[in-house]
Amino acid sequence: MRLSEENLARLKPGITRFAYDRSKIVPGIVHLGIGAFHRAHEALYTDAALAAGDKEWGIIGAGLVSATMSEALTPQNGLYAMAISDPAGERYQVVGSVLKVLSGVGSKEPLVAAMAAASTRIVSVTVTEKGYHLHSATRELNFDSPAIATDLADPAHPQTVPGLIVEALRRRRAAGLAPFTVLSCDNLPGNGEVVRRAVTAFACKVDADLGAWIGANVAFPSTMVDRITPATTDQDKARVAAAIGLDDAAPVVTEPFSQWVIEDNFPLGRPRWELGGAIFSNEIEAWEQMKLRCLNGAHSTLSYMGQLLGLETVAEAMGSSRVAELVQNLWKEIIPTLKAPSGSDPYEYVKALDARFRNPAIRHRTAQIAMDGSQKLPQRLLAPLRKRIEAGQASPHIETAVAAWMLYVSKTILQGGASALKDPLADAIATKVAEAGTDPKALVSSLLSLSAIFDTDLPANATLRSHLEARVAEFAAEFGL
Ligand code: CS2
Repeated sequence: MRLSEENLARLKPGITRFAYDRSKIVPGIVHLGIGAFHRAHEALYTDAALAAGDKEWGIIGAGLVSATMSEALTPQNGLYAMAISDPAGERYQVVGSVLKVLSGVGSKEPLVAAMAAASTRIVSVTVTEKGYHLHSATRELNFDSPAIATDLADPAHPQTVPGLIVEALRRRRAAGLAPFTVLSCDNLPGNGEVVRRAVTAFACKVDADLGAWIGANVAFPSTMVDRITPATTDQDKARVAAAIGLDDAAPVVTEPFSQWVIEDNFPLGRPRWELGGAIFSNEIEAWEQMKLRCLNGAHSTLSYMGQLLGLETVAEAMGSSRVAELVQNLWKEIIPTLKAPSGSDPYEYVKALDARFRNPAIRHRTAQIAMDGSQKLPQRLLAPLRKRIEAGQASPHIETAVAAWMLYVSKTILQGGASALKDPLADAIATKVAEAGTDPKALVSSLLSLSAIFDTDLPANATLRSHLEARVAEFAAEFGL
């Protein structure tokens, strides 16, 4: 029997569930990219606000490229179970804040209409780094992206995040409605500002007046989300169903730790997310930098090393003393590059991270994190590397991480072709790998010339180049090319 409003009474006793009448909740948020990550943070914090009486903030979620979530959650009336896992066990909670899920396949008209509706006051987004169609090195909108070009050719029928936001805002402006607030929750430094630039750049191409209106009137608060949430597996579904007594086609398995820091700039209001534990701060950049470099930088390092060493999950990779030591040393290089947010201690943060990464109940696959490296390396590893270069400091461990990525992409492509690499720049990376063949020195030179990732300063740095050549040669000898 399936989880749904009708079947709620059949939940096993003791399973926590939302504590409000969903028929009284009005949708005030449209969320783009309703995967596990969103449902492990914003939807949960919203659940707490709804329970406290903030009735006008239900969520309409949308997939952008697939029908998976709408197919899974529509028969469940948007309900899903959270499984919060640590070695001591798992606890379950049924979340009620998602009222409806729109399919990412077919016409996006229902989605644009929902975004343009008067009741919608926030459009939030979790589409991963690549979902914004940015140049990874500069983080400006990439007008060479075919999807952006298609949206610009027919802006009334958009498919991309910038295209959808601009069309919905155009309709609101035409209808005399105030603009919604755009809240990007993805792992990009200064995510609010980055998305503001991408959206206004897109809008200016559609209509200069609209671009100016967006620039002057739309709020794009920045935010930092920290919660490790792997993709859900069939085993997870079976375990959760047995525990709660109902089948859930899309449960979310996550860790106990959760942190959401938000810039408080919501001209049309917001739910009281603080009731779910969210922190409102003016130091988002510092929070984001600490999290991106320490957590995500270490994650990427663990995933490339893990892939080379045949270690399937983050916890398994941390079980290798070689990888765990590399991560410790990486943090020693990263921490001095941070301007830590007030009241936080980066040393305590990485100590906690070490334990979070070792949580065996969270099976976070290194293959999942290894995806889209071209979109992740710049802010996670290359930014602290640059900072250290500027300060005249050596960075052997960050270099090791970059070398591991180089060997990983090369091996993946040489063995399985460009399509084996899950990365929006896979074709460009494959061309570089093919040019280099199996010569480590040529590989470093060829990959460094990808300015979309490394810009022009890093390839010009002879010391960095020679260090990478040495590391890649060592890895090639150990793991083969
Ligand atoms: C991970 C993140 O997949 C990845 O690249 O590093 O999804 C990470 O788990 C989250 O940012 C944690 O908040």
